[in-house]
Amino acid sequence: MIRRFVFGQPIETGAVVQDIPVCAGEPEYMTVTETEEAIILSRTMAEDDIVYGLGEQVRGINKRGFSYISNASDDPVHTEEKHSLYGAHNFMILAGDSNFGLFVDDPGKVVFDAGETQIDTLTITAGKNCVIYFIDGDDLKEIVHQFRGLIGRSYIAPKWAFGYQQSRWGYECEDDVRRVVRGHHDNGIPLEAVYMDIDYMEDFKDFTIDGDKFPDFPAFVEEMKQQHVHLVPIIDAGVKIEKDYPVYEEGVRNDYFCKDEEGNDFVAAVWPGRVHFPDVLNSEARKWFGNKYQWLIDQGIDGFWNDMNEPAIFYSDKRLKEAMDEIISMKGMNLDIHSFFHLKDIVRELSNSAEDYASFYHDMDGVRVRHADVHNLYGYNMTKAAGEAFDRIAPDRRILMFSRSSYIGMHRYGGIWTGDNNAWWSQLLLSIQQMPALNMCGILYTGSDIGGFGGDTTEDLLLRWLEFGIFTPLMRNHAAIGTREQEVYQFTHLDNFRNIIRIRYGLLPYIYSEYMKAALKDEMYFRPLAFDYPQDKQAAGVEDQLLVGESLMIAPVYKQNAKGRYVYLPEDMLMVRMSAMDNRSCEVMEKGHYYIEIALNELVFFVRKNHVLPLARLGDSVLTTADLEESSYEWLGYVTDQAEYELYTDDGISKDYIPEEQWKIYSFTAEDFADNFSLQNID
Ligand code: MIG
Repeated sequence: MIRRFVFGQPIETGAVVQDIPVCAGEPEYMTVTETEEAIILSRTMAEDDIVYGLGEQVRGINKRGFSYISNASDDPVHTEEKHSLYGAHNFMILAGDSNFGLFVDDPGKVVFDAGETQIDTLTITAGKNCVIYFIDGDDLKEIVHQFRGLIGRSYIAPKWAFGYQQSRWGYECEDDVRRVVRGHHDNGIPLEAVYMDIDYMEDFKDFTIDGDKFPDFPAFVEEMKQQHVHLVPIIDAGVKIEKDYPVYEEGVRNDYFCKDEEGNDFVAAVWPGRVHFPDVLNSEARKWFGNKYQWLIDQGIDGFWNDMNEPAIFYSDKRLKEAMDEIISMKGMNLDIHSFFHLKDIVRELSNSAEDYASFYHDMDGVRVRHADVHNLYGYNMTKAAGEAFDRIAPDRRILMFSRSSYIGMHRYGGIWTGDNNAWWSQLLLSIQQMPALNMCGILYTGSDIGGFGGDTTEDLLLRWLEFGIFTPLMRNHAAIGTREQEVYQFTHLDNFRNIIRIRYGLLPYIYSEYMKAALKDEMYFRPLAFDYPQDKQAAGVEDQLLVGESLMIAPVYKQNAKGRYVYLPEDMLMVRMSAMDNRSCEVMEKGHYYIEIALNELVFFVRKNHVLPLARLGDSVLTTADLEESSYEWLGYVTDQAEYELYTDDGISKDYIPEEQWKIYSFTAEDFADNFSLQNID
């Protein structure tokens, strides 16, 4: 049961798709205090209560003990003191003796103090105009299921986007891309897509291509397509101010840009230099900006990533001038230490400042709204612009889309990647912990920059990260300009990388099928253990293992130099150890705690009792999903009694998910798996 409470006059965010009647009275779960400025919800938490959710945030699966602030932020250092990352995902569950879910639909700043100020008190502070939903349920999965029904079906990526993908800020030109493709394919390493970061554009102008670097772009897209490799260009939020640049001229002429206090087009500076921001909260401007993607689609492009859409601001003209004036006024003065630190802060505080976000405006179809009040909707609506346009331009096929900034509601139009992490072991753990929280919020097509974006990766970190990354729907290696080159072929033990990436392709029938079921049935693809083993007190405390789909549990290695790790099995499971698709061993293990040795080049995962999974048979050379032979499967199973598996397959591109022949139920008995837990060749 979902209850809806309305405070003040909330802005329509489009987060939900169901019409829930307004509830009078008080939500029973929390005490509500209304002040001039805010709605404050609070309640005491029992010692064992767990807070799940909140999507893209730092810290563990259990969010207790810290404050999380929904305030989309371009921050490339995801350390545990940070209160905000790029997304705003205001859904959480309080799990304890009784469980409930809560969604705060407020596009401004929302604070979830999950026991930071007072260890046993949960306090949520939202703006005075907001809608709050409470969801009852005994079962955690059921609460999420209801919430997902409320917010609508998650975005579904084309199947090729479940292959292995390579990116780097700094691939400049055709030859750079060719080198990356060859580096993989010539070495027998699958590769499905190469990303085009800002370097492909002419002076960082959206919807342009630098003709010196890509002299015949459609021909180049075609050349890649021949090898089944997709090119995925980046689109940034800011539109460069430049005379005769059509996107700029059209935007100015039609009033499609955000306005400043005086009603002029708001000026900020990002990569292209001085820019205007398309007012994607305005339906006409959104349509206009979305239609621009067609220019690239017409040249053969079928995937995009939207960046800088918090929106990130390096500086605004106005504040830069103020800062300069202040700095100049300090010239020649004998600065004391405080003034010196202030001087340093003046420049640092120019970027992404609250003052700038409070100084420009949207025209929400006739209503002037201050950006700060709807800040968290910008990336969502930039992505919605593209998603709505794709439905017009290519209604029958899926186009890859994911964004950096997001709000719940955007999950219907695209996925996200988790932004600028670092090549640190702790960030691999963070990525593991973020996945189920994102899935709760409807964000299924997601993954982190494998290997780490900032900093120099190392061979062991990259390999361990890939061993987790083979389970994330978005499996992309990406790094910042200036860092060590981290395409897998840059490292000594190429075989290890080839084997691990090939295992991803072997698991694809399962990964894809489980993804599609999660999307189409409003379920979670990644789950904390407690969601499936609610009675198990030990499972509730596990912060570094996940259930993946219905059959698997993973326990990734995420520590430097670790030769293995402790694993908790909440029931008897089959441990599968692989160093390659054709090098595998299986062992039944009883419920309990273990230390399991896992060599650097090994993948270990666990099959749940009376569960199975399909594996693709890989030929010697599988370079992309187009090479996957899926007329029959090998099945891996741990069946003591009987098992059923619902397998979903389709052409990977069209949008009709219903046809019966795409859904097949397979039934198994214990005898089927008598031979080494594997069953060959049932069609
Ligand atoms: O200010 O386009 O998160 O993935 O490589 C940095 C360059 C801008 C941030 C993105 C990152 C991308 C980078 N961008």
